Amino acid sequence: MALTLRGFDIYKEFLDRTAQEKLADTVRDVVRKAPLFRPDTPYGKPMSVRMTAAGIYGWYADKKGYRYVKAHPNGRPWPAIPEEVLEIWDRATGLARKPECCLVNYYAPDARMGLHQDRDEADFNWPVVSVSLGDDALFRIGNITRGGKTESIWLQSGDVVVMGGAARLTYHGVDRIKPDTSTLLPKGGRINLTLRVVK
Ligand SMILES: O=C(O)CCC(=O)C(=O)O
Ligand SMILES: [Mn+2]
Repeated sequence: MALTLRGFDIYKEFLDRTAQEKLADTVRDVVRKAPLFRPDTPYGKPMSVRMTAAGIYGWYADKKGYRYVKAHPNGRPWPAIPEEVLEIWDRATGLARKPECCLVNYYAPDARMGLHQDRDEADFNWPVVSVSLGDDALFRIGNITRGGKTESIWLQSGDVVVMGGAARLTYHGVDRIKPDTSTLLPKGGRINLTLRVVK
């Protein structure tokens, strides 16, 4: 059962430990094919998370702005979204439409992600699904417009968040991760997978 916070459906322990271990291996495989990089931002400061992607599109940021691109900065197409990741999307949304991007965010102990909307996609009727692996993260949820009160929840390894419906454009971010709270990733840190329909 999901708990709902400001319209986000939060499924605690959506993936059991075995599924998390398998998924972590799968993500390592994606990262081998498409190495993590640190995007720049239009406002001139590089992001603190490192990222890569799988799918037809990868989300990309640099001085020119935020957008989806069909190739990794190394020029190669992104690897396909692994079947096991598509199964999580199916199970969490029940939608026949498949996501076209699986963003992979890696949070080292000092990484964070400021409050933002996911709004680079063409159709906000499709939900966004986010999967947590590794160390705990303090996830903050705001409002559909910038500002106002916010609420936070700790996300743990194996948790899944569905951001959809009226909450599809709700501001959200990660204040911090808590190092050494999970034994899943040998080098620590946190992986977040964000699945989105792009076009
Ligand atoms: O790391 C998370 O839990 C959220 C990531 C996120 O919001 C994003 O990549 O757009
Ligand atoms: Mn987001």
